Amino acid sequence: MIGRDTIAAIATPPGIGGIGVIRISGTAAEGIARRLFRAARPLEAFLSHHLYHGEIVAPETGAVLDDVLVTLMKGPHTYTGEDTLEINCHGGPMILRTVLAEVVQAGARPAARGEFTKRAFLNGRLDLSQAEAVLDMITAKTPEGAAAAVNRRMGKLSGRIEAIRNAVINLLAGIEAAIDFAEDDGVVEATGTNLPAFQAVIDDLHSLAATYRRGRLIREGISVVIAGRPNVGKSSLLNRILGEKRAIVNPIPGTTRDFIEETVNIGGIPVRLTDTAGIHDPENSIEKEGIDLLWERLVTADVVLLLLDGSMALTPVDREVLVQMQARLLIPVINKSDLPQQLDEKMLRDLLPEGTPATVRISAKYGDGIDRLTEAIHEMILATPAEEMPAESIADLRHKVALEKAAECLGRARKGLYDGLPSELAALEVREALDSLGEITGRTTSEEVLDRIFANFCVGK
Ligand SMILES: Nc1nc2c(ncn2[C@@H]2O[C@H](COP(=O)(O)OP(=O)(O)O)[C@@H](O)[C@H]2O)c(=O)[nH]1
Ligand SMILES: [Mg+2]
Repeated sequence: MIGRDTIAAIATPPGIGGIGVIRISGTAAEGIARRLFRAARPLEAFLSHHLYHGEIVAPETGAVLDDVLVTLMKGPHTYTGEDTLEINCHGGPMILRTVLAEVVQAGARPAARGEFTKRAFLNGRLDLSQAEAVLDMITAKTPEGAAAAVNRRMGKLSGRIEAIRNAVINLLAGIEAAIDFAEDDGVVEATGTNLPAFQAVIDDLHSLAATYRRGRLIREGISVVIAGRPNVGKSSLLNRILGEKRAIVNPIPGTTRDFIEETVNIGGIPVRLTDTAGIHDPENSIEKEGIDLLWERLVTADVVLLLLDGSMALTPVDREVLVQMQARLLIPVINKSDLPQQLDEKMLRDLLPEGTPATVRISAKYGDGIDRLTEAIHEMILATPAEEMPAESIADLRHKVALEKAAECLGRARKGLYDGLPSELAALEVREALDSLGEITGRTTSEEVLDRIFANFCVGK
């Protein structure tokens, strides 16, 4: 696109790596390549999308800064839609910074966060939901999260939105035709036939909005905290779920002092699993502080695994913990199922609030019941048993709000038509629904929202 300046950034992460890539986008890209790059073999002109070997040379001093591979890609068939230069340097922070400084000297300016992707959006290479998916791909925490983001990036969601948008445009055309008809003939109601079509679109919007819950969980994950008295097997359980020895397991109560946090993939959802110090009556101020911190964790957890030792009867501390836990989403877990059982499960159930999910019996030491436990976590998070994720899904609250708003507008339009209100009012509502859908793909998104979205990206993306 004409009129935009040329931007440059290091596109690879900070630190030492095999290679580091500097990316340049804008009209000055080719000029910068000509100025800084000395090809290993004589080169008349850059062929677009070809890789060339050579050196980056500082024009003022003639010093060779790095031995590189460069690619010049002429717009519009590039990520940003603009002429793009990529310099593959050696992945050292000093080399990259020095080369970037020369690139800036030669006519580029340092890019802002997400500016490459923003240009891709502004130049029509991606719609807004696809641009957002790029960030989701980079930050995905599970293979399922990455796959959902790739689907959105490939335009699956955009296609679905576009189809809904077309259906809404048809509804609007129907209303407008009826308005013209009424003006010509003085007949008022001619739109009643459209009502089922309204409902079909509204249902479609709701079903897409309903993918948000799972989509968001897959993208952002949840936190699960393992809590219970000292020595019930919390650290053993963390290790068992992780499949590695992460936390120290010891028969001496109070071995775990700090929070130990690890992420595991449970049915595609990244779960931050926290092992905690045991809950007990504090004997000094340090212990009290520790217990206070623990309760803070429990309050913010999405799910608490309340671990009990099945080889012992419920203790007063267990009971106290149970009472304090009442408001939490908790799964009662009875550990040490391999030992003779002493815990009275009926008494335990009586202490738990109604609606608490079934108690899961496990042996953290030998691995029994762990699959059932991870299933219980999965079910609890989703509130429904795991279902297949449709290819078109949303994971962004912004998208959910826009879909619901569109559905509400259509609902009001439908009701207005049904009640015999003037068709012009329904037409207004339907137009608003279109605007709302346009916010997802970026047709009608404000500059402010755009800035906020791209500010979440890293520099160089
Ligand atoms: N028999 C048996 N012992 C267990 C089981 N889980 C943990 N233990 C033992 O209980 C003790 C305390 O375990 P640990 O994980 O450190 O408990 P924490 O204090 O709750 O973190 C250790 O000696 C473990 O080997 C289990 O399922 N069966
Ligand atoms: Mg422990």
